[in-house]
Amino acid sequence: MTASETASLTALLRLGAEHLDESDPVLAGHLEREIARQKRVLSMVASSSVVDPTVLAAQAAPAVNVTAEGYPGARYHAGCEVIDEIESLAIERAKKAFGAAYANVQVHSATTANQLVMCSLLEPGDVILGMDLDAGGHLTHGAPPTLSGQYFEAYGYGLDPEGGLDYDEVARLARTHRPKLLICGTTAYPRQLDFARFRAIADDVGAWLLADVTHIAGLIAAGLHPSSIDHAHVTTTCTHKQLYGPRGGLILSGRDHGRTSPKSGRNLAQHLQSAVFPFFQGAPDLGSIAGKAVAFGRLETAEFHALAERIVADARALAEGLGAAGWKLITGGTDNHLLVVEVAPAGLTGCIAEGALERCGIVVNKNRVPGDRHPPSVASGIRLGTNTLARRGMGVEQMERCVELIDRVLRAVEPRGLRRFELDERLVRRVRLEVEALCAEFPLDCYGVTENPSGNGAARHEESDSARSRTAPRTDRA
Ligand code: DSN
Repeated sequence: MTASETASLTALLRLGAEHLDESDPVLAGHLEREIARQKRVLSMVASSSVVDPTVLAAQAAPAVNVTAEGYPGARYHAGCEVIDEIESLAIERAKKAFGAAYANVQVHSATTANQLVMCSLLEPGDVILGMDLDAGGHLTHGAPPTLSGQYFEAYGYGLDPEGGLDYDEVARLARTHRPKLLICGTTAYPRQLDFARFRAIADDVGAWLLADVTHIAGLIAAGLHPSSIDHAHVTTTCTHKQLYGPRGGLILSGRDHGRTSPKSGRNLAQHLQSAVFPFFQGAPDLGSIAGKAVAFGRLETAEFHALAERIVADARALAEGLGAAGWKLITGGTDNHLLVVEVAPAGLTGCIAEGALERCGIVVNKNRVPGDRHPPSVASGIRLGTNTLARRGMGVEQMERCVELIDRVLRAVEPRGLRRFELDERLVRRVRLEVEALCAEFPLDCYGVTENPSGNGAARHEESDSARSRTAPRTDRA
């Protein structure tokens, strides 16, 4: 490759950014303001993440110009020899990072992945069993307004009185309703999942087991949460939350990938391949696949492992701090990256807590809690996560500051109904200043790539990162 060829991606991206400024200043202005907003707020939405500039660059590369229906080596269009290598690289990296035997990197999102798994393994009207939305499940696991709830006969399992996953209820419901598909996967559940136990329940009733590990995929890749790969028949995840990749999906399978269906004579991997293309999707988004390749390549690095450890340590510190400050946590704490705080005992709704915190630069989301009497738009709790704070390099010490800030805002807010509130403007200004100071101390300079006002931020970030990884509390999970 010549020097001018290697420089062409950099030149194109620079040209694009500069010309966007000139040719569409309105949109460019919005995009700049969004970057500025992200830099100055504490993003604690549990599904939030930070995509670093190398993933952004790969995603924006002209690979996106290629139409490439089909799979590497078997396309419906010419001109795919380089594209085939990019997609194969992403597939191999995904398989290696997760210890999987099969990977599909074309799927556009985890929602699409879940839908196509259902449509490829089930008939309309078949029974599915997933976690209730209120208990911390996901819309695509059988919620009434979704395809999963309308095309299939969906039943939901919930939590025990302490807020833990009620495996006995899962087994009982499975025996009663005989699902064709059992789904384990969560969006607001702060404890580990027992995939082996789910598989035993699925086997007992002859069901497929789908693990949607979207929220915990990074912890699984880092070995900080047990893996679903060889327990579930199929594992799905998005690639933008804890894998820090582009918005997109990933389908994986382990020991069951070659299991043949007597009805079709085709194996599970073959079913999944044709479910992605041509059944559900057309041509893949090659820019996204290139971005996924970058993100998957990082998953086995010591840097990613240290980040995953920091995510868990930060969440635990946040939970302990908020608990000590008198806030009720669903399940009493956390094993992963998120926690759910019940705010109703303080006379608040989730909607008010979310609004008050956002006014002060702390971004969370309202979340229903078990037995919630409010609709999702009001809710009685909030969900907090540490993916983004850990990625900024914040550790346990900074979580103590976050606890203090959150507690101060939630103690001061005065509800006026279910959604409206009043908050002292002087307090808002003081907290915002403290939030901005914390954000400035831990900028969004992922992997030391972006600028730092002091000019030496990259070196400082890398140095403090490795120092933190030496001192970060280790979890005892493998
Ligand atoms: N599932 C939603 C969440 O957890 O926030 C969005 O991906």
